[in-house]
Amino acid sequence: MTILEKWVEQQAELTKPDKIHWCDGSEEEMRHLIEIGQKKEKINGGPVFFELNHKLWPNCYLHRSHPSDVARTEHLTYVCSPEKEDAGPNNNWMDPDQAKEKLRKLFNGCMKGRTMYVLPFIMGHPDSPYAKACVELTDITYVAVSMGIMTRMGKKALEKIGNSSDFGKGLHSIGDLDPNNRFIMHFPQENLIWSIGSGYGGNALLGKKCFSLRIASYLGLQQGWLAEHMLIIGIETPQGKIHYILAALPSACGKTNLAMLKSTLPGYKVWTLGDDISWINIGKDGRLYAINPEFGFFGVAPGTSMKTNPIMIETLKAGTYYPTLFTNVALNKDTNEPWWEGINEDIPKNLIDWQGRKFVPEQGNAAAHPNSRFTVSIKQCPVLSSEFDNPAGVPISAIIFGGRRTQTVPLISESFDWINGGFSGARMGSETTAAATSKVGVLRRDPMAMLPFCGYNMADYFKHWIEFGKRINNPPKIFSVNWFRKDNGDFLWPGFGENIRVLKWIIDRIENNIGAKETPIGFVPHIKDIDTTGLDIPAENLEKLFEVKKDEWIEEINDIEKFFAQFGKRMPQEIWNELEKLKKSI
Ligand code: SAT
Ligand code: MN
Repeated sequence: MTILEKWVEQQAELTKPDKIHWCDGSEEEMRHLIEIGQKKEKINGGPVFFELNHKLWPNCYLHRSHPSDVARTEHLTYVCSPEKEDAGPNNNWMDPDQAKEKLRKLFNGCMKGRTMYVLPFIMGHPDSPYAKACVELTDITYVAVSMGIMTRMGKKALEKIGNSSDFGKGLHSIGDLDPNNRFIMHFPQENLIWSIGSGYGGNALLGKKCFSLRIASYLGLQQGWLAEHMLIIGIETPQGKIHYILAALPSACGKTNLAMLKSTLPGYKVWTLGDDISWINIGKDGRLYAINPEFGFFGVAPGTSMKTNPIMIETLKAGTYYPTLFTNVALNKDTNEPWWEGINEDIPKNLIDWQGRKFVPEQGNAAAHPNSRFTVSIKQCPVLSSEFDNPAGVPISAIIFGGRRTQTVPLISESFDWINGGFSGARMGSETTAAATSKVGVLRRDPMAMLPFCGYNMADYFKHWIEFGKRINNPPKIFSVNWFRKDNGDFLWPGFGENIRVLKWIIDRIENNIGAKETPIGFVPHIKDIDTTGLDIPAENLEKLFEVKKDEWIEEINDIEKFFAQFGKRMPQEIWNELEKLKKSI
């Protein structure tokens, strides 16, 4: 018996499933699992999957989750390192033994009458030296199918694991779906995740945020690499050169749209490699190389349309052998098509809301849940980069940090160097939107968009970032973007496909084609260097987009200082030095 088989057996002794099914990720298996979800398995009294109109939406299925189980639950998510200090103020913490004792009671017999699906998968290309093998155990087809879409699942993972103990372990059960019995526990030192009581994406698809960010960030700390909440794109210039760029943006800042941006500038084209996570290593040549460990997109449906993200709509309808899942969207009863707010202007006459009830617009609720999602294979993306399967990853020319800020932060600025760039990531903030909380427009610091996803003390993460930079030859330039600056209530920048003009400035800086204007927070563009051909933006608005206002930045610095202070003595001196420098020059 291998170490893996032994581990599976032990988990089965605890959870007591009727059956154990080892998944191979094949087409037949996906079909089979969907059929079980349609006909046998139930969630909240209904089937796990509903078939959608396959003429218009090939191989697409609808899933309705339990109404109390529609988003990640950060307050029930824990990092269980032996020392509380090592989890940091950025994580909930529980002593590992105590956490296991608590959850063992919930896991005990929780799979009675159910099937345990054993999901062996690899995060990254099987031939990549950076890839990691994992196994998740789950008791619901929705998770098994979703993981089949989101990861490279099957035999290769088992081969990679062999008889070693070097693999990520995830035990998941939907439990009784009672929020009081819901926990997502990480044991970074054991490469282990225990998740119970939720079937939702980030809580249940353990390859995603749980493994590829929280556990992987800890592995990166040990092994000298970075697991980041960043998209990866290649930008092709009219000369045919492709620059690879990473970008970290908190949710609701258009990360998925940027990952498949449709350029409005002739000759420029964006190639997609990933929309959420990247693992960054230093290659033999001393440069940074990034891989997307995932194999699919788990994106927010509302707001996705032919206008905002035509390439995603094409991706969703591409119809390969991988199924595409829609979770908690609405349903057009007449056509059996999925529907969500923002997909088009008209509300279908016979619309069923995300909970399966007749939709009554007058009641003022959304038909699709604001956090309704699609799960789709990256292989269906028509602009997938030919380098996606390159085991070595792609060489990185620039890193972008961003956020939603109605004032203070310029459309684009360039950091002075790696540490100054790390500081710009560490002080990142974004204003909340209606989709995320009840309060709109509240500024939240979210360093590198990693605050909920760093599996250890964020102060140590900043230190790791700085040390990592010292090992890179010719580190990539680091930029900050803000598409959302306003003046008198109006957005100053059109955004979406026009953001290519900002990316073009970045490339011109990388290629040393142009100069820039120095400010206390970094370099900003000379107006003449932003290509606004065909845009109708008054020159004074362009000036306003790049303004660094003293009074706004004094307030900003105070807020940053307060945020950093919570990390106490563990905060690296280099970051404090950057803050001091900024203070002086402001
Ligand atoms: O649920 S996920 O973490 O996969 C997506 C998200 O909430 O950002
Ligand atoms: Mn994300």
